Amino acid sequence: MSVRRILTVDADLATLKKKSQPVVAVDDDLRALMDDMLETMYAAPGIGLAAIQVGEPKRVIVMDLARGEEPKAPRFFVNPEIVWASEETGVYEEGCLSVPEIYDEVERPAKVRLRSLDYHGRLVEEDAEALFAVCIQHEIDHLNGVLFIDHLSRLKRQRAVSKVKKAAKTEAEAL
Ligand code: K1U
Ligand code: ZN
Repeated sequence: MSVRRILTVDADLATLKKKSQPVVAVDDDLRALMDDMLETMYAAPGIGLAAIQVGEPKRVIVMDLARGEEPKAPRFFVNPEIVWASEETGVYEEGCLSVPEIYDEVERPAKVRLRSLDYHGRLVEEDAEALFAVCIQHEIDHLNGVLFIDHLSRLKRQRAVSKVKKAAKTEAEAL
């Protein structure tokens, strides 16, 4: 397993805007990618990660919503599909490892029903609410080339990208 570089909007916007392709087989190669993604997500740290964020345009997501001292609870979603979304919406202050240090409120359906394959390629259908619903919708957006800042006004989006670019430049100059 290895920690991979997480792509960010300052340098990798074109890749992050790509639509990811469905996975054909859940095999050992895919499980190796999922293991790397999980390690990368834990190292960041984050609570979710889409494969495109490590440069792999595949419809794969990892997630762990365990808090603090709770035992690790990794989850894997291959070819995830939202098959139902509630009319009721909720607002959550989201962040993104590809848009570091930027947080803003996004409104999304409060509950969704999700169909996906798991780590072993088994079909799973489950309901998601609260942070699980927020996170899975954020990650499925990544698979479609959509970032959480795309849900904000153009001005807020431009400011967010400028801030990330400025921070990256400052960091590079300090090296
Ligand atoms: O997709 C990503 O870049 C991961 C992102 C997931 C996410 C967070 C919040 C709302 C929706 C989706 C993150 O993990 S940002 C970091 C974060 O939320 C966090 C980091 C450490 C501890 C707790 C949370
Ligand atoms: Zn994200």
